[in-house]
Amino acid sequence: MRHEGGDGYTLRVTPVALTIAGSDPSGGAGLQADLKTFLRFGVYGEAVVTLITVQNTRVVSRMEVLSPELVRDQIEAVMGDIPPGAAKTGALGNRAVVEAIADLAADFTFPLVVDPVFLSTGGTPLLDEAGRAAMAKRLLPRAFLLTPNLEEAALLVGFPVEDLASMRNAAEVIASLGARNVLIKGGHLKSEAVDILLLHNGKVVEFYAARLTTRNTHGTGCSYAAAITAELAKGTQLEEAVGRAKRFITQAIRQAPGLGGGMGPLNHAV
Ligand code: PXL
Repeated sequence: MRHEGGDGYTLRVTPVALTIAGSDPSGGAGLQADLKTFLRFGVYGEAVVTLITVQNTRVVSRMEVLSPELVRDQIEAVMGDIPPGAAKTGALGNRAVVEAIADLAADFTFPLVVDPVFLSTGGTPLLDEAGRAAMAKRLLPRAFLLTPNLEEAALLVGFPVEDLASMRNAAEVIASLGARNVLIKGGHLKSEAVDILLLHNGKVVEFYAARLTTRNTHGTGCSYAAAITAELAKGTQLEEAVGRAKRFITQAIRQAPGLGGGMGPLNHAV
C-alpha cells in the first residue's frame, strides 16, 4: 500500500502481513492475537479464518472447522487485492484445510511462517492426526520458517524433545522434511527459556530469556510467530526478526494484564 504525501510523493510503503488461523473469542490467542501483534509492530494485518473455537481463559469447549473451499476463497480474495509481504498459519483444524493452504502456498512469493499448532494452551487438539501428517508432508516443504514448541517438535519427529541436544536434533530432522528454517521454542524447558534457530545455511543461533513463572501464557506461541511474521513483512532478516520477536514476547508475558480466571492473555501493547 502506498501513502501519497500532500504533493503526491510517496511517503512510505505500508508493510502487510496475513494470518491464516483460528478464532479465539477471548482475544488472547489465534487470529485475534496475531492482529494485535501485527499492529504493535506497525504492520497492516489481514486475517483468514480457518476455524472457530468457543473458549475463554479457562477452557476450550467447542471447535468448528470451516470448509476448505471457504478458507481457500478467503485467501484468494486478499491475495488478489492486498498481497502480504509475509504470512503465517496457526490452528488449521483438519487435513482438508491443511491441503487447501498447501496448494495455494505453492504460488506464494513471500515468506510463510508455519506455526504447527496442534493443541491449545490448555491442551485441546486444534489439528487432528491426519492433519498433522498432511502438515508434515504438504505444508512443511512450503514453510520459510517452522516454529514448533517442544511438544509439537516431538510429535513431528517422533522422539522426545526436552533439552538443547534433542532440540538441535529435532531441528535438523524438521529441516530435512523441507522447512527452510526452523525455530524450536524452549519456553517449557525446565531450565531457561532457550529457543534454537536452525538457519538454512546450517548456522544455529540460540535465544535466551529468563524463565518466567506465570500462568498468563495464553497465546504466547501465536503472538511470537506473529511478531516474527510482522518483522519479515518489513523486510527484516530472519535472525534479527526472531531476536526482536523474542524481546517482545518476554515483555508481553512480564506485563500481562492479569485478565480472566484461567490462563490469562499477554499484554500485546508493550
Ligand atoms: O496458541 C495456540 C492457539 C492457536 N489458535 C487458537 C487457539 C490457541 C490456543 O488456545 O485458541 C484459536
